[in-house]
Amino acid sequence: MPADLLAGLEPPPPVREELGPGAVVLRGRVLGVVPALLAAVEHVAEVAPFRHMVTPGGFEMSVAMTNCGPAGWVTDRAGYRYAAHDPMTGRPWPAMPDVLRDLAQAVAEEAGYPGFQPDACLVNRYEPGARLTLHQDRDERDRGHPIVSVSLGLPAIFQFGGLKRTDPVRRIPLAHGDVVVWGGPSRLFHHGILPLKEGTHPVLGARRLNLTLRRAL
Ligand code: MD3
Ligand code: FE
Repeated sequence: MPADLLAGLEPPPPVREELGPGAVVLRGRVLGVVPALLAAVEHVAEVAPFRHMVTPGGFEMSVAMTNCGPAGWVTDRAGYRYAAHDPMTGRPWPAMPDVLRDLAQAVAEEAGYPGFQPDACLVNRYEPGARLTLHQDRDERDRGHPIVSVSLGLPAIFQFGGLKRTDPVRRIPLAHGDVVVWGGPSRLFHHGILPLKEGTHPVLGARRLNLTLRRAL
């Protein structure tokens, strides 16, 4: 076969990419367990429905959220915090399904963070137009622990900045099945999600789900 027929042949994209100091993307890492993850989220949302929380500034978030595990991230006019109870129902957040805890521990170890024991899972639901403005995750007590994030459904463009709000921001696509583990210096980097584009995902329809597994307490 003439060699030039293969002139454009490139190696496949690496499944594992270093995004920044301590931040590792594992592309498609959870594609084999999507049904179990969706069943877990469905159960969580039956006990603790998705809702649009209000920021301290009084704005309703475009992203709908719920939580599972002993600690749940909440925001209202009083501020951001982790709370043991769902303010909507007054009940404890639903237990963290084993599949989420075990998955987070396994992928954290693959990324170089053995012994990760999450006690909070924030579930974000995006519909077209929903976005998350540039922010830092700093409500966790010990920010030495990594955060594991799992993306499902419609793709999104993730913004990844630096320690300072004014640091340059890179745009990184996150697709169905991707996992990112954020530790080390990247743990405190600014980040956000650009407004979700219209679309229909074969499994999730016109939605994106993001699960972030955290050690909050
Ligand atoms: C980088 N969620 O819930 S996941 C969040 O897709 C959040 O819903 C986004 O930012 C989402 O706080 C992004 C990726 C992510 C999560 C936590 C991080 C990136 C991070 C913490 C520190 C640095
Ligand atoms: Fe965040």
